[in-house]
Amino acid sequence: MTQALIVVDVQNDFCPGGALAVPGGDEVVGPINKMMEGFETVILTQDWHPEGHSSFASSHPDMSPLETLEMSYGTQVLWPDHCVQGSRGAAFHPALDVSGDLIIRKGFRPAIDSYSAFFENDQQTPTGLEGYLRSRGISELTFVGLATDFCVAFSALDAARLGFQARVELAACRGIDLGGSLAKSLTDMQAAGVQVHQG
Ligand code: VGL
Ligand code: ZN
Repeated sequence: MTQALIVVDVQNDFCPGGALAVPGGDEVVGPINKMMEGFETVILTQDWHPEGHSSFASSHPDMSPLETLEMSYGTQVLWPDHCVQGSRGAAFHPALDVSGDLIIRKGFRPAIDSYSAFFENDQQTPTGLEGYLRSRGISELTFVGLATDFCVAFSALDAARLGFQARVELAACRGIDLGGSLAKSLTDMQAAGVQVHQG
């Protein structure tokens, strides 16, 4: 067994009606539940921010959602408050099968965001997922979920950088598309050797 399905951030706040709704975000739930049947190992990620997180526009005077701010670790998009620990918005979509092996939470450090399932946005602080996968002998990863151009893409790019075989199944992903970020993420993933599979 060397494969895993990694289900990225299929949470209420990224679905229609949520605080940071991704268009069609809830449409991935059915396809993902079905794909899980084909994998012995399923890992879910959960965006999990404390109140007042530094990625929230509301934490910075005079800043609005979707503006960017220079942080010590690079440029950060500021988001509406979302996926606050323990809130309904942070919960998984109610129809998502959450019987997977591991739930990895990310974005819980107040001063730094974490799009990727592997590293926080400084691209250095590890989440521990790499060690988990390596110690279980898993080397081939399929990524699905939300959002294609942020947490899915950052996760798949880090996976490729770490030497995992990485694949993204677009039929089970939806994007935010902020200033062309969706097209850019697909180009970046392809250039990095991620297999981007068009549904
Ligand atoms: C995400 C923006 C902020 C994502 C998480 O899951 O793609 N995007 N936090
Ligand atoms: Zn977030």
